[in-house]
Amino acid sequence: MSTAGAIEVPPERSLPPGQHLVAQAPIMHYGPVPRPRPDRWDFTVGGLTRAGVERRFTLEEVLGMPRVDVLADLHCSSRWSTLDEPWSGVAARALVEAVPPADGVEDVLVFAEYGYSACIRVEDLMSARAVLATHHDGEPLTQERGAPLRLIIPHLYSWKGPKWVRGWNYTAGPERGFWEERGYHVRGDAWREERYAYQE
Ligand SMILES: Nc1nc2c(c(=O)[nH]1)N[C@H]1C(S)=C(S)[C@@H](COP(=O)(O)O)O[C@H]1N2
Ligand SMILES: [Mo]
Repeated sequence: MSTAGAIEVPPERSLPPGQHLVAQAPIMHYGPVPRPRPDRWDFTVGGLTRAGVERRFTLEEVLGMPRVDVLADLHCSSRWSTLDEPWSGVAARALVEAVPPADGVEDVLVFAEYGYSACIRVEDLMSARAVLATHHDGEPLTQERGAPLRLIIPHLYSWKGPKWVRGWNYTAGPERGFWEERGYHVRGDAWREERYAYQE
């Protein structure tokens, strides 16, 4: 992808190591943009749940959960970052609270359309800044940016924020998702520069 258009970082701000600032996030994803199919859409929380069963939510049910507004940067592992993107949507923690994991479970594999997935921690989902975004910059998410729902976890590299997210499974340990299987770090904290799997 192009890294043209690098701009200066405002003096009062810093970026994670090895990142440079761009004015606008390029649209980036692997594979095609899924067609909207609200009638068939659901959100599933499964795997090692406390209740031992998975739960499915309709879009309406998810949208009725507690909402948050978050100002968050995007940090792509290909080294571009943006600052202060305004996201709003449903608090990821609300879904964890609705369907909690079994005791001792610390990891989830978040999944999206077309088999995209990312490994993150329950703790990351519980962060007050973790949002299942429905809006960006006050406007409904566009299809290419992940409508109807896209996960944003500000301190992680943005591959850990699936667009077109459809749910997660609680797992017994970290399970590698799409990019983690292709050489990227299982944790992916941008501030610790956990970029590649060989650093684990
Ligand atoms: N479903 C899905 N979500 C995804 C990806 C993807 O390939 N598929 N790519 C990720 C990566 S690597 C980045 S950098 C961001 C890009 O977000 P943007 O297109 O809004 O800039 O989306 C993330 N979410
Ligand atoms: Mo990325």
